[in-house]
Order: sequence, then C-alpha cells, then structure tokens
Amino acid sequence: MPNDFMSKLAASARAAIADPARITIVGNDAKPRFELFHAASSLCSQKVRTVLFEKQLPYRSNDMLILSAMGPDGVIPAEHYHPPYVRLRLMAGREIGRDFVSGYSGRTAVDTDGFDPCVVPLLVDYQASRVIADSRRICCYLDAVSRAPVQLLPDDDRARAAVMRQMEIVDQMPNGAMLYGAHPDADRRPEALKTVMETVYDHKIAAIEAMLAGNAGDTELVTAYRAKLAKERGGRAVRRDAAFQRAARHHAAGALQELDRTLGASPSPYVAGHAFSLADVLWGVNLVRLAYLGLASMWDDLPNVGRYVGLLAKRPSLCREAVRATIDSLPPSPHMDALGACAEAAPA
Ligand SMILES: N[C@@H](CCC(=O)N[C@@H](CS)C(=O)NCC(=O)O)C(=O)O
Repeated sequence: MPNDFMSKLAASARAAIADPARITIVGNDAKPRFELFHAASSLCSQKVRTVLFEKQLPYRSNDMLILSAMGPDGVIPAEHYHPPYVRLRLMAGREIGRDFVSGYSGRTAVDTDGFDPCVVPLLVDYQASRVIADSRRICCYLDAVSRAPVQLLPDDDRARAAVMRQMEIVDQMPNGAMLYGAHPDADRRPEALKTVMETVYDHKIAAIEAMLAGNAGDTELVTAYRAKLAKERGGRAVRRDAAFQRAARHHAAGALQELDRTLGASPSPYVAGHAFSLADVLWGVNLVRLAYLGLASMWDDLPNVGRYVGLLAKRPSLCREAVRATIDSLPPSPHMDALGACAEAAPA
C-alpha cells in the first residue's frame, strides 16, 4: 500500500479523536515507525501495548473513546466507528481474508467469529507500509519484526506451538459476554460498570445506525456497518440470557482449570516453556480483566493460577498496561486487590 495514502487515512482516523491530549508519542522517537489505534480500557489493546512495552518500541498512540454516548443532539458515535478508521481496518481485514462477523458469540476471535470492522486495536507500520488488525496477529507481527530486547515467540517448533496453543485458548475466552452481560446468579461486576452496561448496546446500535444512514452511498462501508449491527443486536439479545451467561462463565472456569494443570506441568513459572512469552502476555491481560470483574474467586482452588497471577502482576509491562490501565480507564472496581502487588516501572 502506498505510504502517503496510508498516512492520509491514518491522519483522518486520528482527526476523529475529540481530545488531542489522547494522541501522544510513546518512547523517544518523534517520527516512530509504528502507530497504534487503541483504547486504554480495551483488553485486546492492552495485549498489544504490553508487547510494545516489552519490546521498548516507540509508537504514536491514539487512545480512542470506544463507547458511544447520547448527547443533547442525539448519539455521539465512538471514535473508532468513523469512516476513515473503518476504511483503514478494512485494508487490514483484506490481508486476514476472513468473512465479516455475522452474529454474537460473546467471544471476539477472528478465526472462529469473523472479522469485526469496527473494533480496536489496529497497528500501522510505516516502514513496511502495512496495516495489521487483530491483537493476536499484531502481537506475533511485532515479535517477528523486532526480536530484541526480549523474544516472545520461541524459534523452536514445539515450543512455538505450545505458545500458539495458549494464545488460541485465550482468544476463545468469552470476554465480551462477561463484560457486557449480567450473570443471573452472581453478577460481581463493579456497580459503576453495571450502570454503563445498562445502555451500552442501545448507544452502540444507535451509533452504527447513524453511520449507516450517513454513508448509505458507500457499499463497502454499508457492508461493514451492517456486519457490526448484526453482532451488536445479537449481543443485546443475550446480555441477560441466563443460559448464555452461565455457559460463558462455565467456559471460562474450564479454561482456568486447564491453565492450572498446564502450569502444574510446566518446567518454569510460565505457561509455555522456560521463558516469558506471548502466552503469558495474553493470559496476564485476561486474568487482570477477570479480577476486575470480581471473578478472582474462580481460581481460589487453583493454586498454580493464583501464583501465576501474582507473578504476572509484578511484571512492569503488565503492571502498567493491564493493571494500571484498567484502574485508570474503567469504572472503579473493589476487586483489584486480588492481583497482589503490582510493580510499575519508572516512567521512561
Ligand atoms: N479479535 C479482535 C477483537 C477486538 C475487539 O473486540 N475489540 C474491542 C475491545 S477489546 C472493541 O473494540 N470494542 C468496541 C466495540 O465493539 O465497539 C482483536 O483481538 O483485536
């Protein structure tokens, strides 16, 4: 893709960010190779930022508002729903070659659920003239293009397969279901979050409908927004569905039990092999989210998971990009102490 075209599209996507203070440079390079569109609170963005931190890579950071809101003049669409950002994402989506998302599963895995054209994160690599979508792919991409100071995907085939296997397991976690949905028996989500989630789907749907109406002549955008609309309508339909919510929690419980067994058999404190890897990045971010939602009791009887959570929260990258970012960007949670001490690195 020609670089100036990509740069112009990225600049237009940036222009939708209401507060310029949310556009910053991370690191010591005024013209960095990478640009990230993300959100402080987003689980998938936290994974990518953790990798960028581990790699000490400078980047332009666009911290987007990903919640739509209702203003006096009607809906205010989330910043990542605006056409230039969606167009940038569609370019990245072509490389992935999957169909668009067509419904709601409570997961966000592109392999099994399809490509969502209206989500973060998204990485622009100006050196390679590429746009990369999907947190798992972005994390692997960053590891491939930048091997130092730490390698997060091993070269050895078996070790690499073990890391990839864990990444697939985390990708299948029903995080959307547990964040947006109300569990019928034990909804332990922070009260302030529950309040936000009461209207989240109505606002999302109104915003996408507004985008559809405003771009009715653009077939590509219409197809993308229709896919997003189908997903979010599906989410609204099951957000209080008891069986759906119980199934999501049951799936997460099974994955944590398996994690406990895997950690028990691991030759190191890490989940795949001897060294800290992308598997630990993804699990770390996901475990922080579960703790935030009040679900740390799910590992009360899983001692290996308990130890693992404590270890990961002490890693400066995860401490800053998952624990601190969650505290600073999501409604307050009384459950964060479950993570133990967090070891944030001094600012660069
Ligand atoms: N498979 C994608 C999923 C991305 C995703 O679902 N992002 C969420 C935040 S973690 C999002 O942007 N949600 C806002 C929305 O749906 O409008 C990835 O891993 O990058």
